[in-house]
Amino acid sequence: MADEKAVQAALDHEDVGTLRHYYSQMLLLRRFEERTSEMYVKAKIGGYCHLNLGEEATIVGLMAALTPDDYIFTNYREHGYILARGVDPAAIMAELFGKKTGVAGGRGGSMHMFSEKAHFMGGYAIVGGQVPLAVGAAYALKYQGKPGVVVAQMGDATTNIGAFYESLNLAKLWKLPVLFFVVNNGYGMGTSVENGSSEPDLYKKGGSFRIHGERIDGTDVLAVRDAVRRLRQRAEQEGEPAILEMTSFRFRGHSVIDADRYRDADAVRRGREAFDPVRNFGAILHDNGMVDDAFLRETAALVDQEVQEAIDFANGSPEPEVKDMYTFMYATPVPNTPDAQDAIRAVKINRGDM
Ligand SMILES: Cc1ncc(C[n+]2csc(CCOP(=O)(O)OP(=O)(O)O)c2C)c(N)n1
Ligand SMILES: [Mg+2]
Repeated sequence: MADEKAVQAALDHEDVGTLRHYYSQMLLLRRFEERTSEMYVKAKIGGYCHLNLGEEATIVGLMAALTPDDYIFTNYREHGYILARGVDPAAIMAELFGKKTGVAGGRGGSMHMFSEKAHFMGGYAIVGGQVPLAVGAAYALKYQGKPGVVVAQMGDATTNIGAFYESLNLAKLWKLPVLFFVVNNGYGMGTSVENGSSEPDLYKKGGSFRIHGERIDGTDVLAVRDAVRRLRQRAEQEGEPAILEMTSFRFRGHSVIDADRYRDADAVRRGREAFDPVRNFGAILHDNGMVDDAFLRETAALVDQEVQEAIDFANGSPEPEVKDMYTFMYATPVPNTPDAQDAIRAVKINRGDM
């Protein structure tokens, strides 16, 4: 851990209420994901499901630096991002449960959270799919003369995808207000950064596009916030895109059903001990007299209650209706074709309606 005096000096400039807020938010993300994992095992949640455990400081630090004008595009590991952007946890849990009251009407699920109001433009399941879209949105902001920047969040392995390089090229060429926010959790599924990328210093990958890059300790919420603030301002005012590489430790397997056998169990245990952003931040605040035991206890109880209420809301919410199955689709099948009738019948049988 960092030198005590340096930490104290840095904290002296901070507002205690704000620091406590960051801690509470990080704990909310932690508990939300832990309970999400539990709900998945209970088969309340279907499909793929990826958690942000270990990435709480990266996410809360990012959101602390953004303004309401900014837009966010993420990969499929995005529950924490939409939570920290201030969207109601109950509507997020309901989306995970596939319920009508979810943020995407139960149509998106874990990988496709969305909120127009929060400028949260979605989780994307295709690795790298969100990156050119984010650059397009940044172009739209510039073209329309609107304030704000666009964040293109992605994982380490995504920086090996072709679309990433095309995006870097246009972002710099057209001087777009976009931040390439790379969460380096060490792995793309079972492939380590060293085994997957010829340049393991990911922040350097913008070099041949003349894009500035920095590596930040993604387990330090204040370091993340300050770096994003600085680079978002440059992106907005000077049209200078940047790559921010955030280092973190992936607490579990790639997804909730990945047994994580390719990592040494002892090393994982040690990593979780050393790089727990929530516990470490709580300890720093406690050691510096900014929170006491009662605060930590009460915050944990409040967060637990909020997540439980989200689960209860999701449980009690209705399923989407069969009649709305084709709403929002570009092409609506003619309901009288045998295919459409079969699809509707299959959904009804699955639900026990038939
Ligand atoms: C185009 C494409 N190729 C492969 C996959 C399968 N896939 C899903 S996640 C993933 C790994 C991505 O790792 P990273 O970018 O590091 O993000 P992380 O999951 O660590 O957040 C892969 C290969 C996919 N969804 N899309
Ligand atoms: Mg990764």
